[in-house]
Amino acid sequence: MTTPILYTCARSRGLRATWAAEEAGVDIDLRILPFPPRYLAPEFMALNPLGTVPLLVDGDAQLTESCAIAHYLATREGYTPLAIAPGEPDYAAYCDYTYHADATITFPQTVYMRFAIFEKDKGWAEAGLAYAKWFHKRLIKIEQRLEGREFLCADRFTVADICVGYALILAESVGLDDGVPESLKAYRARLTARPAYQRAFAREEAGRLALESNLS
Ligand SMILES: N[C@@H](CCC(=O)N[C@@H](CS)C(=O)NCC(=O)O)C(=O)O
Repeated sequence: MTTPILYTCARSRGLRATWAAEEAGVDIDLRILPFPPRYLAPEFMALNPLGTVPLLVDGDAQLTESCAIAHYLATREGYTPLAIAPGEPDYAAYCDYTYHADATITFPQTVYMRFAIFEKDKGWAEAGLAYAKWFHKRLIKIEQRLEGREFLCADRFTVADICVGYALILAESVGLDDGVPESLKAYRARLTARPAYQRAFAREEAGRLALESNLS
């Protein structure tokens, strides 16, 4: 089998993919790019015309969705306990939370980041803050799901936890933690204590620091 190449930026949504690779024990060739690559690594546009990270290239396959990449890495050589197979209990919930993570939870976070952080001087900060409120309201589904559960699905850690967990990790790093319920902060602490998460984070940071020292 080929070694998948993961193009990403440290701490971006690509962390879902780096983390899944560590949990699944899949050897990846991790290539950390400066953010945003569309301006700082324009050659990347030839590989991914969207200009977004992550991008996973595995032989002829190319994936540009972080949650799909996490699921793909967990199932590339067949189903592993990191994913939930059709026919297993909680298969439907597994699909739902894995998609929910980016489409419903990270989406308002990124609008908040754009308007209230990156482009706040353009006069749209209020719109960004409205999306922050929307993000907090949308946490209700995860909050209720985790009442009496350690993980989202099938009483075990899966890719659904990686995908949703990343949104909570992002919330802390972009100043959205005030509206995150304590139960979800405790869930996030359980996830980030995992050795595979810590290895993934450290790998990305090492790539970022190497990049910075090459640029300076
Ligand atoms: N739905 C995609 C979104 C990818 C995406 O928008 N990534 C952001 C980083 S977290 C990005 O590349 N932004 C830079 C840009 O659009 O130029 C995913 O989950 O991977």
